[in-house]
Amino acid sequence: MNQKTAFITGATSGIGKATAQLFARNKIRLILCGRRIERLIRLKEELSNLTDVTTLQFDVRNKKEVFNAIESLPTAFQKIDILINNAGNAHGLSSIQDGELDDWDAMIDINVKGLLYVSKAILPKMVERNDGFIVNIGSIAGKEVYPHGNVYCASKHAVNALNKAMRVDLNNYNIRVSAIHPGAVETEFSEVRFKGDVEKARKVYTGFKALQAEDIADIIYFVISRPYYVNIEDLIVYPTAQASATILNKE
Ligand code: NDP
Ligand code: 8X3
Repeated sequence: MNQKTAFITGATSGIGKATAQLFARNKIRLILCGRRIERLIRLKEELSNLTDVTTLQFDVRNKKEVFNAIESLPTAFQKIDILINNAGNAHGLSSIQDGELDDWDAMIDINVKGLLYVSKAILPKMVERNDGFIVNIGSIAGKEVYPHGNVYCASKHAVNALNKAMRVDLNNYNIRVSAIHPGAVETEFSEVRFKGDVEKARKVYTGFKALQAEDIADIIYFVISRPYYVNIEDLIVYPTAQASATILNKE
């Protein structure tokens, strides 16, 4: 592969960070995005001896910040070959009648609208060049609905639909669009879902071997490194102990 430039949202943690690390080892140039600037700086320091790296700090919920940040990219990073739409999280785990409005706003605004804003800011140049690759990080929650998953599941079903919509609408422009839908991955995901309750989060991943962020990064790299005529629509990835959104073989 010629040296490509990848734009990774949610690069400060979990799947996004592991993807950045793997891409760097494969000499892909990196635009690392997230809100936590210290983490972006540290990751840039870690990876700069492997590849060219720049960082962008913005909140995907904020339209202006998204567009301003992307417009501010140094010339050398303006040709984005690969967009990894990864930033996202669950907020809360309650029955629909008990859910918090702020949590619902966060999930729709980050997982759906944020993904759209970033894509809208990057896509026109891909279309102009007739070239590009988008990987959307969905979830098993985008394929199934589980108890108390309600709005998170709805947001990831939207990602699933947008993944299909992008492939359909971008078909004439030689742009590949893929999604990865993981089951349980041991990251900061559950800590965010349970609002900093580390003990509750830890329990999600005990009694079985969960997927690690690096496992998803490997799959993302596999998807983007296929020959130009190969496009994987989507992949569902579970830990061996998991058989569906709700079936988990825990000790
Ligand atoms: P982490 O919590 O470890 O990482 C989430 C990332 O998203 C962080 O880098 C965070 O950066 C970024 N992010 C969150 N909110 C915003 C925001 N408003 N603006 C910009 N960036 C934001 O979780 P994962 O790595 O597990 O999650 C990555 C993706 O994978 C998500 O889309 C998640 O839904 C999906 N997923 C996760 C699974 C799991 O079990 N872990 C399973 C299936 C899918 P910062 O806080 O610095 O802004
Ligand atoms: C994260 C996996 O099962 O908690 O998307 O929804 S799950």
